[in-house]
Amino acid sequence: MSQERVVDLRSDTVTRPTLGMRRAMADAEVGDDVFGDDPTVNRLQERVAELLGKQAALFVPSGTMANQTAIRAHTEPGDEIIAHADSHVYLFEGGAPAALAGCSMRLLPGRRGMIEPEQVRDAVRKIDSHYPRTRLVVIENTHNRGGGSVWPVERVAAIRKVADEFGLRVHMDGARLMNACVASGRTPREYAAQVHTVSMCFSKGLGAPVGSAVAGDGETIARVHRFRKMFGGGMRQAGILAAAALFSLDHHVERLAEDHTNARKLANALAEMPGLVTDPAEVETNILFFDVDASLGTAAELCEALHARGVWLHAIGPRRVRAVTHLDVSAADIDRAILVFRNALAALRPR
Ligand code: TLP
Repeated sequence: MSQERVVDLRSDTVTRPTLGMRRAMADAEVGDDVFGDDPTVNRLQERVAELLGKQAALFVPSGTMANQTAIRAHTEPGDEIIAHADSHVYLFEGGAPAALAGCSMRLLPGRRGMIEPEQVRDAVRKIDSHYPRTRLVVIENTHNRGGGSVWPVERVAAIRKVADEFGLRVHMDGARLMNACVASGRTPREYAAQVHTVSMCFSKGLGAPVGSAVAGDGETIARVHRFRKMFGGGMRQAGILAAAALFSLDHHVERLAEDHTNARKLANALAEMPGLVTDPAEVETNILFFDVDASLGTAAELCEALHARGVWLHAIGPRRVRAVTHLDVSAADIDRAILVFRNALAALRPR
């Protein structure tokens, strides 16, 4: 392998379609999906509905659109949404729940992106004209800012139970649901059965270039369909993209285990490096965080030193760095990244 090869650990969104996937895209039968005429999109939607054990599923351009059309479908302006304070729908989707659904958010703390059923119960507003109407709980699985943490199915079920008591809806941001399933051994259906709607992304660990899906009951997905159009996400000959998503379901699910092994391997090596702090035991899937000791400089300075040596990562705080493994990072790439870390640290360390 060439030494020039970049090891891009910034996100699992950076994967490029494989040759096999590109061939499947080239061969895809297409039609106008806004008219419901694209056979490949229809096939994907049926496949996802079946995979998740839901009545219907809809193909959408992005994870953000999947979440936000679902949020809009479940709510009315003035409603309140309960979610973890570090949730993607709140932190990284441009304020969309406020802008597109007109909802406020009740944000809860919790370790590794997890919230407890009792916290949800305490956060539900009384029915009173002074208060917003609590309407929706959003659960993120795996939890990105929680370090790729996996929700136990039982805890999702316990949250659903509280939601049912108060007539709330539950949406799962399952951008990395397949990582959660591969790591936990639970099926996508087991998770999906606990929530009203669930999203999943094909363009993260699954390696497709574009696309996500939302699944749920027929009535809710009909609303999601309406909001997809309203938000500008109706696509025409999208079968080319759906073919990539179908290919990813056929070929790239089980292999997520390799990404998880690679993430753990990297964390084990980093934990041994003076000045870096990480707990390999907390690496459950393909995301890991580590903290950089002040003696080495800032997280951004370390990332710059690594970048110059061909290993790309994101500083997500003054001291904190995120690394994400994926389809385009091999076990050999991880070995190379570990060497590069050693070199970069040696260069940064005060003599
Ligand atoms: N996450 C991206 C960035 O936005 C942070 C990443 O690099 O991890 N839900 C979750 C849990 C996500 O992590 C993401 C993307 C999304 C939704 C949004 O997906 P896209 O980027 O397709 O809109």
